Order: sequence, then structure tokens, then C-alpha cells
Amino acid sequence: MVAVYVRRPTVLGVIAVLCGGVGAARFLQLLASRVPTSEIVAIVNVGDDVEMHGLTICPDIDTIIYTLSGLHNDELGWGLRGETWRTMDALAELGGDTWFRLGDLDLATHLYRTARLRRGDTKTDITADLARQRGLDLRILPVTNDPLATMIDSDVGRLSFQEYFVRERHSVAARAVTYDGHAAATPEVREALESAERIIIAPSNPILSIAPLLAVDGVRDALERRRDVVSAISPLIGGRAVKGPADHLMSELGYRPDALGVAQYYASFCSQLVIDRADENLADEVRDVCGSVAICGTLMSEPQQAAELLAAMGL
Ligand code: FO1
Repeated sequence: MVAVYVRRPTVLGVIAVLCGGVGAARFLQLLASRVPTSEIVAIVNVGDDVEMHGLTICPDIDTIIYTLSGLHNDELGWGLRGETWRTMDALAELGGDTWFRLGDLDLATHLYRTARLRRGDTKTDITADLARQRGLDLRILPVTNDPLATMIDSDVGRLSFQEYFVRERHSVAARAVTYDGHAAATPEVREALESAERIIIAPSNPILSIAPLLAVDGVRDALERRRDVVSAISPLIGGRAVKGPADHLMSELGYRPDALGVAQYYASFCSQLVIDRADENLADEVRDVCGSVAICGTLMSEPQQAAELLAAMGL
């Protein structure tokens, strides 16, 4: 549970947050309890997006919208609270594919999005409307409106992100991860990265959530130019991911699976890494690599640590 903090009286200027799914959604929720939502821009990964049963599904965007609007299904870690599964049950009876489960309520989002995409609307506009319809006023920007697909070369062949993550339960060893498509950052994303006072990389999976953003034309360049204002939160604590495969994936791909590995991965475009107190022993090396290190509790599910995290970032 995220505590509510006293909002800062002063205006900090826009904070752009590079986001994957759950970890980013929690961080945005925390940030939104501290700074006015009108000052937050979430730039969101779309490499997980998938086409199922003719519907376009954008899991990271939906996780963020559902979490910030209080509708997120905390038990599942995705989808909507109070979900039912009658459509999936009926589909299973027909012999349809149900390894990627779409809840009855969640389906409305995918039907709405897909219909509008077919009419020629962009993910940017559709996402803005979905957020508004859920009562949100912070800007949520898909990083690109072009196709972008995170692909995993694994021991069992080449897999799309959701095949790897959901169907194979990220239990197969990865040999390489690629980000397919010639995707360009939207004008809204470029503008946010140029003008933000601060750019924060959320505690998301570096390889599966942040790297697809970097693969989009215009993003890495902008971050490198603005390195001085870029900070990141390590999603690895004591060499372990809070959730998901970040730790073993980093080691399978030849990176150190710890906060120092994250620092090395981000060093060219990030000047401060926030690491957990459990990783204090790595602080000097992280500082050498990034330039600056902040140490605090980083578990956002713990109100005290959540408060420390904001303070450590000067928020
Ligand atoms: N995750 C699962 O583990 N199993 C599912 O069946 C599943 C369905 C699903 C449907 C819509 C959606 O927005 C997300 C869904 N997720 C599911 C979560 C998703 O695979 C991942 O959490 C993200 O892509 C990683 O950030």
C-alpha cells in the first residue's frame, strides 16, 4: 500500500518517467502522491504489445492506467480488480487459445482501443482518452505509434515477449533480446524528453522494459544529451528482482545481475542511480560508473521506504 505524502508546495517543473509495467506504475503512484500530476509525463514501453484474437493489447499502458485509477488487480499483478473470466471459459470450450487470458472487463479496453486503431486513431490519442475516461490527468504517452516488438531468442526458439513471459513463464533461458521495428519516438515524447526538468527511469526491467524504449529512434540520443538530469532506480535488490525475470535474464545475457550491472547498463545516459540499502557494498562502484549514487530503502510496498525513496531523489 502506498502512503499519501504532503504535496510539495513548489512547482518542480515536468518530470518525465520512463516506464515499463508494474514497478513503473507503483512508482508513478508514489510520485503522484508527492507532486502535482500535471507535472508528470509517463513515457511507456510498447514492446510488450500483442495482437490476440484480432485485438491490440498494450499491457504496460493498461497496467499504468488501471493502477493510477485504483482499478488494478493486485492479486494477479495485471488486469482489473473484480475481473471475471466467462469469455475465456467459453473460448476454451470452443478450443480457442487461452494461454493469454483476457478478462471480461479488461476486454472492453482492448475492444475500444482496437476499434479506434482501425479507424486510424493513434495509440497516443487513444491512450490519452483512456486515461481521461478513468479520471487521470497525468500524461501517459506510448513511446511510439510505430510497431515495436520485443523478441526473445531462447532455448526453445524465437519468442514474442508474451510467449516468453506468459506462455513460457519466463522459465526458458534467453540467448538474445531484440527490439524489432523501425520505431520513432512521437513528437510528444521528444518534446517531453527535451523540456523535462528531470527524467527518471522507473524501477522496471532494464532489458525487457527500458531497453525497448531506448531502441526507439530519438530516445537514447535525448537521454544522452540530457544525462545530467537523468536518474534511475535499480529494480534489483540484493541481486534479485522484486518481481519478474530481470535478475536471471541479465545474467543469461552477460550482465551482472545486480545494482552495479544496472549502473553499467544505464551509465551512458544516467548520472544518478538509486540503490537499495541491501546493496550499499556496491555504492562506490556505482558512483564510479554513473557519477552519483543514492542509497535508501527502495521497496515501494513499504510506506517508510517509499518516503525515503522520494527524499533520496530530492522529491
Ligand atoms: N500476465 C500473465 O501472467 N498471464 C496472462 O494471462 C496475462 C494476460 C494479460 C492480459 C492483458 C494485459 O494487459 C496483461 C496481461 N498479463 C498477463 C500481464 C503481462 O503479460 C505482463 O505483466 C506485462 O506485459 C509485463 O509488463
